[in-house]
Amino acid sequence: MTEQYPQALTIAGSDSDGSAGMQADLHTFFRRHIYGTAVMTAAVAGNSYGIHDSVTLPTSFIDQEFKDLADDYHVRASKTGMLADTELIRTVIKNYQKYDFGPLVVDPVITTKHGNMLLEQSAYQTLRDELIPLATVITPNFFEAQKLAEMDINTQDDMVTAAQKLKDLGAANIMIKGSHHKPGQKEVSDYVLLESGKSFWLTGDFFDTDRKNGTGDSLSACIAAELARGNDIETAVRIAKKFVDVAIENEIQVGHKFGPINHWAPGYPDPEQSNNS
Ligand code: PXL
Repeated sequence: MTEQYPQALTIAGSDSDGSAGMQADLHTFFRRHIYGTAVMTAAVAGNSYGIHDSVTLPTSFIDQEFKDLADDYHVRASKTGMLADTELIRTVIKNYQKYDFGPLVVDPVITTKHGNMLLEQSAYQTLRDELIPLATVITPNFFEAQKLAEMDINTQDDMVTAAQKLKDLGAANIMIKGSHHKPGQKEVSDYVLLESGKSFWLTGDFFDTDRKNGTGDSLSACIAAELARGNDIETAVRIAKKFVDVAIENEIQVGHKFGPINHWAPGYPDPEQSNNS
């Protein structure tokens, strides 16, 4: 039989305006030449002005989504996005442990950039104690890292300490995304702590724009795509950082307020045309 084309899985919420959530993940998989599959956990109704409603899917339906993929597809890497509540987190964990969907990138989605809650507060502990230990890579932003590490992060030293705390919770590799909110800021530095103990900073230009929806989703999806391609974690996180940087810098106009990043943005690093080598 011919070898299966590389496939990745997003376990996430649908966002009707296509800028974030599962849609941003699928744009990313496509752009990285990886076949995208999707287990939908929840759905939000929204546009570039904000989110106006949300629902969660029945756990029996989520179980069936996982089963159907496991019965037929060969998913080489997965990522999680919006998991909404404790029941859904546990449903995802149960299924992830039941089947082989490859390494898991956990994007610990708590709120949107604009403050809409995507995870019930009562579920933080389940996320921290039950999902993080399964993570091959966890990609919290500044705010999520503070919540999960239970500390304030004011300096780069604090980011290092928070990453170690997340490692102590059981995540194998950690990428904490730096804060974007300091006046006059020219650069943003993310901190990466690998399973081996190696650590490094990934610094990019701070690009002041309101077209950034889906940045975190796309970063974690790109890491999953690169893992599905067979890249190691360090290569995957370096490519993902570049991928979202160029997607932010090459703006497109979609919607009237807070728009999406540009998944078509040209430039390094373009994926191989063929994934079969
Ligand atoms: O970007 C975080 C995010 C994740 N998942 C869904 C979202 C958003 C942000 O809007 O709508 C479904």
